[in-house]
Amino acid sequence: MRTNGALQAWVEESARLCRPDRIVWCDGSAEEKDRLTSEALDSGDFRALDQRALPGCYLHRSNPNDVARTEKLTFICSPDKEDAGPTNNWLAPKEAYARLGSIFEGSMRGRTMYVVPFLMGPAGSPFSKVGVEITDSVYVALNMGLMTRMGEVALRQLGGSDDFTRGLHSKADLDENRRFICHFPQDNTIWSVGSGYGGNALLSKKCLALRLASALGRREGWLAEHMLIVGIEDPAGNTTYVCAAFPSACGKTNLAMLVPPASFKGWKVWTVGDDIAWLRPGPDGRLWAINPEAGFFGVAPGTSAKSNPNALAMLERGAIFTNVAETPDGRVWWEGLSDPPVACTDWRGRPWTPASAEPAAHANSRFTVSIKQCPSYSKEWENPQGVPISAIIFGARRAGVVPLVYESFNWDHGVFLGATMASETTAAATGAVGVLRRDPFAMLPFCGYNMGDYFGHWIGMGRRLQRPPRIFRVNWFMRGDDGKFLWPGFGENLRVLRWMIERCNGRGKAVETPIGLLPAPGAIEVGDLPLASGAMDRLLSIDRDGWLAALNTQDEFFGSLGPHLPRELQAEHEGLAQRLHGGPVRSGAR
Ligand code: GTP
Ligand code: SPV
Ligand code: MN
Repeated sequence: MRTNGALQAWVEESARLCRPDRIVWCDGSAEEKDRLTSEALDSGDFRALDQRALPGCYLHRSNPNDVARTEKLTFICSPDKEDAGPTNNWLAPKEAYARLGSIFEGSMRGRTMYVVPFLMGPAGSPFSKVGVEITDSVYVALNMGLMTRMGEVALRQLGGSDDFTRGLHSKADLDENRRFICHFPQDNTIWSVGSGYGGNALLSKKCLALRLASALGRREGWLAEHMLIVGIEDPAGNTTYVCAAFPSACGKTNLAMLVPPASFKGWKVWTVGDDIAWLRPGPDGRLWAINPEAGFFGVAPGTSAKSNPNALAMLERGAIFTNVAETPDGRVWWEGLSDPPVACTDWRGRPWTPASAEPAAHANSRFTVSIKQCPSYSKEWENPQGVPISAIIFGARRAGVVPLVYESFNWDHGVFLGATMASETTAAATGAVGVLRRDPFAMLPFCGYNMGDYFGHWIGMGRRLQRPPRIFRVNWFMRGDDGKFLWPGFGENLRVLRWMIERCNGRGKAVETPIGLLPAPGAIEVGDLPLASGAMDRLLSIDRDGWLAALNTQDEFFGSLGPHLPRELQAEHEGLAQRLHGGPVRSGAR
């Protein structure tokens, strides 16, 4: 198995630096999974849950200082600072290698070094990429086994090539002051040290499949996006594939495995991916998508039989839970799952009752599970060509201003809708929660190069598509005066998706407004939904003052990109300003 010279040399070099007691190459077999699981139980990385109720399910409690992505400690280490752009932290490559090198030095003494080869994308697909993660965390190795196609399959695809992403990871001492997640696009390399959590440590995910892949996609002519991929089948059996970008903890996993409301007889939803999409123009002029991942690392809180029954069904076996609460009978619990248990153990291992001041599960507690266990699993996930995309959705968490749904006038205006996204922050990253910030394309923390150049790449992509997807913006999170969500969300979001599909088929009715094409009155069928009075009007209204205020922060953000901002987006910005000030609504809309 260890025949690749370049890989062998890099593993030896990493071992000389980190000095592990032993090196284990992961092959991805079931026998190996059992062995690693025993190791994780022995080391305390895993706690066994009740194996009769939840076979193969384990609980991991991370260090309380290490529960989310740390954006402040994440760097793009391109040779030229300008290439990282104003939205990324930057460190000079030499300095980054030196600083992290001194932390990696001897960091694996007394530990095992796991060598984890993994394949991103279907085996044999020309779009797939190989990575190898070296890690001293058995928890990471086991998660990678669920999140990626791990082991032999990756080495087979790699063959004798030295074209693979090199990801070096060590928990080191989990000291926040010695925690860095560094990306070297020019070397196809990631160095991550001092964290054992999620996107900081599972290097296939945000580090490879978004940050490095976005930079690679720019060079090779494709897109790496923070998007779910879902197929929606109508009662006649036609399936429409859509991609949707939402910031972290803003609804991708839920939308990807939505269960149609009872009134949608004959409709089916097929899950291709819940977090990351790699998109390329196909020979037919359409945009095609693959999901490079093989599992979900989903947000636990809020997941219930009502909100996401498919997720609950797939979490009954073979799942890893991170930072959730444990009930006295060895099951899991989190806020929003069900009525609280009378007593349980919180995510830190402390006794908890409903009277406790803090939540039982961490707000960013997660589950890891294979995509194959999802009841709505799409067999197209295996398709080496991916699926053709008819619509792209940009969504964010906004208490106001952004209506429930609208469509862009055309591709460039759609790119503008992605570029001007702003969203209230969530617990998926450390820092304040609920603060509105610009998060273009839901890629603010994940774009591996200059954001202005990234916008330009999107504009250019449209020129290469003879049959581009339609582009929409949505907001499931608008609140009424009482602070409650105006839209029921979850399964009911299919009502909004249906209008989009009708638009794609040239049937859905829309009205032109200064911001874009809104559903015509009644075009979104609400049936007997228990909506607050006037809710639909509010959900589909144009908050002119809100938009005028948004123009100012757009100006500021676009200004920060300097000469990297594509002139097409500057023109879209000016066009929106004119229309809001009473200029004619644009002609030439489709
Ligand atoms: P990441 O894995 O961090 O990228 O998150 P995600 O975008 O996949 O978000 P996810 O689907 O896990 O949802 C995050 C939170 O938003 C959960 O607590 C959900 O219950 C909640 N949520 C998802 N969809 C909706 C919706 O349509 N309406 C409302 N009100 N909440 C939603
Ligand atoms: C996100 O934060 O967008 C996630 C979780 O999907 S993590 O793997 O931590 O990035
Ligand atoms: Mn995500």
